[in-house]
Amino acid sequence: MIDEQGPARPRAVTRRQAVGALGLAASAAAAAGAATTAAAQPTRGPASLLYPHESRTRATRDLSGLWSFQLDPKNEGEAGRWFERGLPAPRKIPVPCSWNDLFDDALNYFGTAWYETEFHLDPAWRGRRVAVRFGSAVYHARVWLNGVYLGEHLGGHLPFAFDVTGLAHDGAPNRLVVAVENELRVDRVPSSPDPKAGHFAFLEEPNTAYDFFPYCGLHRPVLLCAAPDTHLQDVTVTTGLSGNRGEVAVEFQVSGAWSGPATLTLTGGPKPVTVTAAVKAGAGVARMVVPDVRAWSPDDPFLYRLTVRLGPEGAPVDEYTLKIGVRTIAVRGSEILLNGKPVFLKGFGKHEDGAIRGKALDLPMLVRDFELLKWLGANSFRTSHYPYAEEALMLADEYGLMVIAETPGVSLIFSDPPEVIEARYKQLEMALGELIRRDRNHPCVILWSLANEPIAKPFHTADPEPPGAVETGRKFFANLFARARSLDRTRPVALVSVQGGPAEWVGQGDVICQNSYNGWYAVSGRLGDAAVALEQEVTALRARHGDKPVIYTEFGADAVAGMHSQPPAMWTEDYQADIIETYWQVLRKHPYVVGTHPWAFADFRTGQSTMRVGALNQKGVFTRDRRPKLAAHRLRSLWRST
Ligand code: BDP
Repeated sequence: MIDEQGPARPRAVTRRQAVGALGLAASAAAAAGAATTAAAQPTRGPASLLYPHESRTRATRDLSGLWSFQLDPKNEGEAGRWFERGLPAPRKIPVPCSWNDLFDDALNYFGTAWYETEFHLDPAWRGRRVAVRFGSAVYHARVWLNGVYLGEHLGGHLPFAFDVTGLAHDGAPNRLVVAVENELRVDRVPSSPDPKAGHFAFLEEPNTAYDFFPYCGLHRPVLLCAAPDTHLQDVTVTTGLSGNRGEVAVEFQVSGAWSGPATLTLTGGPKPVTVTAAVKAGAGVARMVVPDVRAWSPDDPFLYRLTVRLGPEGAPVDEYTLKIGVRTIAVRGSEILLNGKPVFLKGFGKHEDGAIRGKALDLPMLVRDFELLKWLGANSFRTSHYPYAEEALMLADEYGLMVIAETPGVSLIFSDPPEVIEARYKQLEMALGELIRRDRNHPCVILWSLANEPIAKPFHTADPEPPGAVETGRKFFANLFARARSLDRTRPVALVSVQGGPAEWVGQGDVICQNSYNGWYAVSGRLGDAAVALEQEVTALRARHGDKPVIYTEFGADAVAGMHSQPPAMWTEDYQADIIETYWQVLRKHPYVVGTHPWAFADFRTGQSTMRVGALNQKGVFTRDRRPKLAAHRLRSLWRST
């Protein structure tokens, strides 16, 4: 089992591991019992996971569009060599998109589906290193190019890439085939109940232990990326402030153990800042000082452009530019300090969710959501309950929204069998590493959330928790916290608990994040009693966790848009607005509460059950198509007046 000293202990990530998904993903696949492929071992190496911004030396081509698609309910595709011969009876599917809401026969299909497309290489890319990069495939992806197996990736929401240099034909069509499988399994994160084992099920159809609909498919763009043979593989930026001076430290890695000169430039401020660094055996470090810095904050989300150039200006070996914000984040006593000043988080837990496209990237909706957050006077959100698209983080940097970035660690139940917990741990540790590596350069990310609502035993049973369940969870999270802190020393880490959660788990966090449903799942329908219960709860949190800051990461009530009553009754807009205001009034009296995030920003698709009207969670303060409910107006007046 998980042993703090044993083999599952967090390992230091080596540089090689830090830049490639393939080796890590393959071992996670084995750990979580993914179907191993008959197509033998992966033939291609992993490619850099740096977001492929274009530059003088780099180009990107988006393969989004209509692909061929076929469900494979009998798992015939691999034996039938569909990756080589093509799909026998395809229909068209847009990429990116979830498959579930497009085709009636695919709504509740959670097996393997095949995707296929063709592309030509740009002749201008001759001699360059070419990679194919997937933003997210839910859940287990296996990839072939021209019939050759490239490798696999386990876990949705995070990017993976394969180097296809030399394998992609120049001057002839290339066939890219992906098999995506999304079995709802107990040993994955998020986990689904095993019906045979009588596990807790939250929703009936489909059978999941969480309420968001388990949409599947290629959810984010698939990109072809061209870079020079010698190229930057990874860049890590950390920033500091000292008076009105900014400090920017940059660590970077270059392929092929390259050595030579690098130049780093920071532009956007009144004067560019330039430093040089000597790269030795593929590793470089630089420090930059920014006089009269404009620190990043929600009030002034100022971004600089950092360019790392290898080789001379006139003939760069490679050049990469990313936007960065100079800011600090820290926890001191009961406060969260951004740039040394206390912040109070106003915002929401959200979902990536929309009609028809499901969980696929939707840029118009993303922009609209951030506009609505600003309209409300919000300054933050949580990427509940999985990593969101990279574009969401880039946009949050621009809008000045502070982000609690969450792993897919949902529905972790510690009364489950040890081998199941072990498999989930491995998958979660992998996802955490990939998440931190992907998002650590974003100023908007101020807190890592390791999990949402882990529990020692299922909610529905009155039985006591099995002996050892809390201790197993304690070790599980001790390892995960250590892992997060070793990968990022600059940000606080927390886990999100439900109605208190075992103190041994939650207390390991730098911040106490609490989900709480007084007035809805507890003391249902009794607003006055809910306020009393909340007051007791928040006071008890203080007693239990000393002076750590507390964020209320979820509270609220379902409201069917258009339903009203006086006195306010459950399911009406009036009741929802009153519950949210009650939480606000009670929590604001406690200075150690440094944030309130009502659940949720917008209604979202769930499975079907007696708990969810119209297969929607209607705790949104906006409807699924972003019409404000009464609670949105109430929050706007509360938030804009503080
Ligand atoms: C919380 C979960 C969230 C659910 C919410 C609810 O964290 O994912 O959607 O309950 O039931 O416990 O509305």
